[in-house]
Amino acid sequence: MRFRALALAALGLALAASPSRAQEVTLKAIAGFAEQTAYTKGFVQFIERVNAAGKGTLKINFIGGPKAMPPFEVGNALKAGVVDIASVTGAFYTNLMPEADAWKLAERPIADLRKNGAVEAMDKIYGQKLNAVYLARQTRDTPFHLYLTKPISKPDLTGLKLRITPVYRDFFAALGGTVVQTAPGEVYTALERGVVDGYGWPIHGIFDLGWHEKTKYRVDPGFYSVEVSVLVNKATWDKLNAAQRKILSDAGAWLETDATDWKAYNAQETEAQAKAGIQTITLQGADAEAFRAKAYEAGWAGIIKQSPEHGAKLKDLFAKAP
Ligand code: 173
Repeated sequence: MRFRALALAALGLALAASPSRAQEVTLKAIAGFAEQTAYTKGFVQFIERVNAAGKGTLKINFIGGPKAMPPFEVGNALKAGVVDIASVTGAFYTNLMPEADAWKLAERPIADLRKNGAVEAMDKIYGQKLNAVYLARQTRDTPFHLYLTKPISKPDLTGLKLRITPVYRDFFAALGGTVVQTAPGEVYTALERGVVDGYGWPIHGIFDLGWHEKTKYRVDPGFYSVEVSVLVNKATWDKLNAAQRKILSDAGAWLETDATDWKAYNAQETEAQAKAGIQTITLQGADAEAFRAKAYEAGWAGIIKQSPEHGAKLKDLFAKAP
């Protein structure tokens, strides 16, 4: 009797440890951006794809965006396994992994970063610092911009208070700006109350949270490369069987390459900004060059300072080939 109970217990353990024979696995998903943004809409489509392909074996349960969890908490939740999968940008979890902010400095397309070992190098750091696996990069061909309520005429932000995340911190500070970090959900109120004179944000998406109402100017050129990616908790990933992993990888590959036409979306949004009365301040010639050069110089200096261990190597892999 005793032996039989032990044998049954062992069988139970074996079943629990073997996902290939286990029942459907359900993963908890969270998004770092609001549900009306293109990032989270794309992520929801990714989830639908996984759920269609995973019928009976793998299911993703979407919990929500910043209303369900503050964006700067997503990294902690993913690391701890409180959530299994997340759509999020590196700037939201630099407390755990400062290197993640280096994605913004990539001057090569994601396909090249996969080929030249950059993604592999980052994935290793994800494993060590975030207990996560890097699945897919959602965004391409998208710069960040500086948006303002007061005009500037040269690359000098002295006297201006600017809403930032780690993406823009070193750059705007290097141009003399005073920086204030907020989650996206606080930008509208900060503008409305005059707490800030502007903010950093991608070329698209300012209508999603109503900021166009409070924005007078966009500064051109843009800078950097917007990164939003899908990450999976490493323990969760390790527990999945090959078929379940393939479902995630396939949907991830689709998200990375085909899900959204970012160039078309960005062109639409640029036009919509002009229609909404947002004026473009275009820095010219040497000013434009100085603006962009300062962005990359300050950005890399910041990464290398925060990660002496990996910063320089990441620069070799991410920066434009000489
Ligand atoms: O909140 C931000 O401005 C930010 O860091 C970001 C990053 C990627 C996409 C959109 C915003």
